Amino acid sequence: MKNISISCKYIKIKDGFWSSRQKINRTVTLDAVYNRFNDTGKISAFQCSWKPGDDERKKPHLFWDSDVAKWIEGASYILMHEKIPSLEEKIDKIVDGIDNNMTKDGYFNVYYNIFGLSGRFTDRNNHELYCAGHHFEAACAYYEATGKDKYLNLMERFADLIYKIFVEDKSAYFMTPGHPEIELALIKLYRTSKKQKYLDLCRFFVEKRGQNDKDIPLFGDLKYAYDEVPLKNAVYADGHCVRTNYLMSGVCDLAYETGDTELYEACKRVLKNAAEKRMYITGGQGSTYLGERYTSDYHLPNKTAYAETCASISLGMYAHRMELYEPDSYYGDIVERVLYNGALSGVSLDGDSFFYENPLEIRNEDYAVNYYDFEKSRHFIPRIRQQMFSCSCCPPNILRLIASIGDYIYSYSTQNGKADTLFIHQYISSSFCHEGISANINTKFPLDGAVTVKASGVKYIAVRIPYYCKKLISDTPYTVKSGYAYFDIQDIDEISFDLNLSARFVYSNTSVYDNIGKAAVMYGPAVYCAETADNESVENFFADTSLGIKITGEKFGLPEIVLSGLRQIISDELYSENKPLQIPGTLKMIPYFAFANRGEHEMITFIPVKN
Ligand code: FUB
Ligand code: ZN
Repeated sequence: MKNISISCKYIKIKDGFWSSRQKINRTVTLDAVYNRFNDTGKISAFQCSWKPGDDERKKPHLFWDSDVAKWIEGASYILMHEKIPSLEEKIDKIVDGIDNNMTKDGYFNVYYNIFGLSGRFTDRNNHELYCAGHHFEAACAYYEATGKDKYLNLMERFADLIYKIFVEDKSAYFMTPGHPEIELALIKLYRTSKKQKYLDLCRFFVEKRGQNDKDIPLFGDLKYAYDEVPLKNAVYADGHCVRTNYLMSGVCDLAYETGDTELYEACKRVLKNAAEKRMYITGGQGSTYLGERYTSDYHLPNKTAYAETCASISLGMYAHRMELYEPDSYYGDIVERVLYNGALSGVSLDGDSFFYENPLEIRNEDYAVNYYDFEKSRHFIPRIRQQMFSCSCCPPNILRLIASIGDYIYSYSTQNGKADTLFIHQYISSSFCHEGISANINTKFPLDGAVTVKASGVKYIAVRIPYYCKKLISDTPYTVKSGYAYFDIQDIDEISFDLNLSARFVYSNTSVYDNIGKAAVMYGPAVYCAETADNESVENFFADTSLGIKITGEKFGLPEIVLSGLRQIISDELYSENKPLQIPGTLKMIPYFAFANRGEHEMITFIPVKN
């Protein structure tokens, strides 16, 4: 049963957790990303005037278009709620740069426009279609936000050219993108412009993938770009995580638009493998920096977790599309895991600095000089968030995610052309009034599980029962289907319920070797970690699970947690036949997304337990 999504444009985030994150996003992150892009030449690059002899540090890179387009997209979601003329001016100037430099036949890419158009569409791994896709997304969002159609018109010209080159002339040196993303962007362009051609182009890229002789495997590896099998036969979450997740998001969108159940079933299988075998507890993905990729089932090392912020975000995008196709709490649970953990950890609490990689453990010894040469030390990320990276895909991605968080909350189904059931996928204090439906969610979630929903214009409200909610408590009767509690609101207009949040230990499969004999701690959707900022040491504590988990206050918008157990007296003997001395002790824990905000510290997510 397909659902209709309600765009963040119509949704007001009212108060609480996400409202304060949006405020920081708007007042700090938006400018922080722009200013650093400006300082590093990414903004002026759109005037296409860089030439040899100019500042080498500002020499345009293959996928700068995508970074800036993502920033424009994020800015546009902010503009949907607030008129900011100075922001529009910045965007309009970038769009003018595109307009002035777009070729007559409709091509634009900062790198190729500067360094030679003869090279265009000759190298599959050079990100042109990825960059185009991000421009399409940004142009749609900017048009939706402001009604200005210049950028959108330019991008339609570009999409028409891509259609001609790939579908009609077949003159490109490759058939499908090395870095997917354009697929989901074409669906957005199709929905915004209503032009069938863009849906057809998306279908072309999806259907040709893994089924043509033209695409050479990237880095000699069919898995890397997810070329191994035709997508309708896909089973495993393989290859470069971000590429695969974006691709499967586009495949799901295509299935949604065309009703292609074979493709939808493939999306289901791949997501199941990703979420049940190849995902960190934080929703992070990518077990190695080598190829930023999925590796094998249960291979989830903590210290060297790649878990790129973009990988989490793209997993959330993928799962959200699945819940629109077929509401099942399984998908919203994944979205929620990503939102409160592996994606949110990508930005500092003050909104000014970013993690590209999000490990689950940080140990000082790994940073000690002499142990690792430079190459090896690259396994270990900087211990605090950075203001910018040379590869800066993650900062604007988290900007656009937080600005568009409203997209993930609601959808509705219809019966005989009329709105029937309003779905609540995420518990975020918000309201909207659109298409004859109005709704209002009041909650302090994730701090507290009490939720009140008011709605009109529908007969039923279906609310996701998260996997950690053993019983959804409500005075109003409800029925359960696919993990959603359905409330009949034909005679009432408000429901209240409690998700019964609790702190709990979570254990890994023993094939995740790093986690043997350990447990993670979660409260609602939030994973916790322990840092030396709060604890003298995080290396010699064994939690006693029988003593439970104590909530001692509130920190970073969630409960502060203390574990009780045993602290081993640290000795300097390397080996000893003496049984270690252990005394009662405690360990303070904070939400994982807030780690590394108080300087460089050791951090652990999985805690040794004494059962
Ligand atoms: O290749 C472009 C982006 O840079 C990818 O999406 C990220 O994973 C990073 O490699
Ligand atoms: Zn990234």
